[in-house]
Amino acid sequence: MSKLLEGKFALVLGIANKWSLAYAIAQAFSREGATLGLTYLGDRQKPVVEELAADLNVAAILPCDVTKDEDLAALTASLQAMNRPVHAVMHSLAFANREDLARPFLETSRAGFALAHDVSAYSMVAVARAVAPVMTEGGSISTLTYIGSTRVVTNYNVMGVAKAALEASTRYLASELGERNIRVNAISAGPVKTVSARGIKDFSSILDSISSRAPLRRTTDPAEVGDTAVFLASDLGRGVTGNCLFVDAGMSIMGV
Ligand code: IMJ
Repeated sequence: MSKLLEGKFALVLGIANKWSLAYAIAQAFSREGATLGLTYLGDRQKPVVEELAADLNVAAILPCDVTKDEDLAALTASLQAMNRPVHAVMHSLAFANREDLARPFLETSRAGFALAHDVSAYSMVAVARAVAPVMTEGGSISTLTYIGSTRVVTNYNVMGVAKAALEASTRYLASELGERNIRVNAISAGPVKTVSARGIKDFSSILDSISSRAPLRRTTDPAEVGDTAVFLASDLGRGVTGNCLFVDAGMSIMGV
């Protein structure tokens, strides 16, 4: 069997540790024959990403704080210096202040709202602009979202509003980048135990209720998110852009 991403170069942003969905995606990309570029946030994360990269087909490990324009400019420069086009980009990052995911949404501060939107939504626009010049053969940019963008999920709060902005940004980017044969999509993953879920109140009971109520009677496996990311990044996804694919064991179709 030939591999789905053979000969492709894929950039993955957002690996924090081995539980990250970004890591499951990088593993799936690597399995399918892609050469990877990985980014990390801050000096503390560098050795973690380096260690995880050891088992993957990684050609470059680059620093990138998406809230810094100079980091994004340096990312473009590093990718240009590699002298090979980028075919796939996975944006798998988000952040909101912890207190904004625990207090009433009504109490969200201007600064907290801005931070969540900067890191979790605007970064998709900034990353797309940074990578587009090196996506000279066309390709695919994907992001991760969550159903809290369109439905009220307890405590998701400002992250839900930021994910709504991220999903809308995905559509606008898709409409503009389509003429360069760059597709832009989102994957809406069901809850997974990652650092992003750590400390979230009643997370275990959320997982339990999905296990009993979701059509597939189980929670989402990170590898399933990885395989959907492969589909979008591969030629199999060539007709899909501006869309949001739910990889959630079917949970989003359920009513009460
Ligand atoms: C996050 C908050 C509240 C409910 C939640 C989540 N549910 C799920 C998540 C039900 C599944 C995880 N999720 C989908 C996220 O997008 C999480 C983003 C996030 C998490 C943290 C925790 C640590 C921190 N800031 C964060 N910023 C964003 O300090």
